[in-house]
Amino acid sequence: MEYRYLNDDLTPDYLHTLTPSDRQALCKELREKIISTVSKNGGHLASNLGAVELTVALMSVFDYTKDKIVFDVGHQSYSYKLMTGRFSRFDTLRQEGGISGFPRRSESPYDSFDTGHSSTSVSAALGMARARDLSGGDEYVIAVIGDGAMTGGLAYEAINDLGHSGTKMIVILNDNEMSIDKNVGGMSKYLKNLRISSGYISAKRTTENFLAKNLPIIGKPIVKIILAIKNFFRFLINKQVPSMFEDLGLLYYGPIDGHDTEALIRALGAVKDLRHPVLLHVCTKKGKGYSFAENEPSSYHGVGPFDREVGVCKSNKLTYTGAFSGAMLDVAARNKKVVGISAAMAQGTGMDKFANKYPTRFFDCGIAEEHAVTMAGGLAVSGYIPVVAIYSSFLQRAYDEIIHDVCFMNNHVVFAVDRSGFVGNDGHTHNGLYDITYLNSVPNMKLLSPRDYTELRMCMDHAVNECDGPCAIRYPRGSSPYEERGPLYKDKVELLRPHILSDEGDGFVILSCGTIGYQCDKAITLLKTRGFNGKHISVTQVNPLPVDEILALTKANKIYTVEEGVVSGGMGEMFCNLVSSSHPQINVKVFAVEDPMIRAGSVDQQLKKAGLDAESITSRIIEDLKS
Ligand SMILES: Cc1ncc(C[n+]2csc(CCOP(=O)(O)OP(=O)(O)O)c2C)c(N)n1
Repeated sequence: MEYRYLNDDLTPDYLHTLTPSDRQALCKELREKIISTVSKNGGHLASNLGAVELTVALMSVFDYTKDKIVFDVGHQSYSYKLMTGRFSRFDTLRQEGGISGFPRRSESPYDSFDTGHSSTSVSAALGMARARDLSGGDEYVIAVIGDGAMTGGLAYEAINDLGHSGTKMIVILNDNEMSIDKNVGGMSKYLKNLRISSGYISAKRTTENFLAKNLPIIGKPIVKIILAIKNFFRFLINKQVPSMFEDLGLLYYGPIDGHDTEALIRALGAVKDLRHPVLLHVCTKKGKGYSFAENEPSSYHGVGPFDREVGVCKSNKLTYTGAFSGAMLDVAARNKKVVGISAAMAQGTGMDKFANKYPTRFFDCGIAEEHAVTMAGGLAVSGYIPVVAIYSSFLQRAYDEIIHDVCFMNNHVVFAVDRSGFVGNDGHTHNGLYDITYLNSVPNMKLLSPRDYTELRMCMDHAVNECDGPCAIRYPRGSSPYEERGPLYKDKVELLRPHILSDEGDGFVILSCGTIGYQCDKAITLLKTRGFNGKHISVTQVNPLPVDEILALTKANKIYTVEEGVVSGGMGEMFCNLVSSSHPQINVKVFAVEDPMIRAGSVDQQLKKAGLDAESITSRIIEDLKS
């Protein structure tokens, strides 16, 4: 396609002077560029397609060089990137050294805040609005948040504060009725009621006319009058109680068709100079403009490369998530006390199969990791065995709840920590590099790091049926590099012991946990060809670490620990601490992730950058042994 509007030099002045038909053509180009790039590189397709007109409207009203737009999660920011100087580099989206799939301040001066995790936008934007007020600035501050992100507690904390602050700021609620899966919870029902209330739209128009006539400067007393008028109309027409947002101190405005660019521009123009916090409710369709994505928005939320004529083909290849999904069904069939919990990621974590089979035993809390963990604590003290499946990077958010509501009480909660280690193209915000550190340091927590599907299934069985306190199982994204095999160990006691996986001699030991063991086995073979003979010992149980049993397997005084996690507080550091006083003759070198900010790329590229692929491990060991 020939792009007539999109280029790297779209200034705010240019964007402000476009005509409605120009804007329509621009939206078409944006959709085309997004579909063609994501079909080649993978990415967040459906959310971006749904936000095209909204972003064009924002760029038509605000000055992106001065005003601050904070995109919640940031997975819908592709149109914004394309209009703020990144069009010609957009083909590198999510590739090593390329354009990030999320806003990044290091990438562009026009990305106001780094995002990737949900529900942060209103807090961050309120910080910016308060800073503006303190320094006497006049820029506009806008948070764009989805109805899914609105299920996260942080968003409520921020809205509560924003309403009370009375600060001039706009929250755009991009409501497509979807999180990744169908949105859940009372807020979602509440928004639906607001949407379908056609009488309310008439009242809204009245307000729109009122605002249009009385702009640009409307102060607090006038806002009170506006609210009174709106509530009066709404009461006459609908007999509804005022909107929850208004009760919290925001001026609610909407709902507006989020694919009608001109209506959006009118609405933004009407509210932008109110000296008051405003919530603009915008309704969009996830996947808009690409029929496959419109029909199946969940499947097109985040996708790998695909053929745009055919759509995404689902792979039947087993993954760690799939192995967990099967193991969950297995433990649930044998024990009726097992319940499942997800934080808006039933499909992503493989909990969906359990949810379909045992709907009354499954709880999707929305994007609410903290609540999910504390609720698990409540279920556990009441005699149930909750399995909480959350990605490693998102579980970070529930750290206090893990400590305070689960581990201090030694509650029997099983944590299925998916996406541990490098995740690839989503980049550093989504890498699961901290889980060993944050789970190791908590009292009573048992931490398991299975290497392959068989071990993962055994770990689930152990965690549910043999533990009586908290147990976390960490496993990576994608498919196992190991072949499927039958049970390697005769019982779970054996599973939890360290194992010699490759044995080429006693010159040195590589000690690893989890899937990174695959790289270590390859390194042992490579090292042998270079004349260095050692063995590889793998541990499944990272905490408590079976140090004496590890040392009983070797006489070597040179031990290299290898893990896919940060150095500080990791397995290697823990091993070092435990052996340094009792075995001073042993020299330990820790190979872990020294730079947790390693950006997007394939997992192989990320491992290489971290020095944790087989070749890098090999050369690091040779260098050390020679020195
Ligand atoms: C703390 C956290 N938990 C989970 C996720 C995974 N996640 C990414 S986008 C998303 C759904 C967001 O829904 P919504 O805000 O409505 O945006 P939409 O994709 O529908 O446009 C989820 C659950 C995340 N990014 N952050």
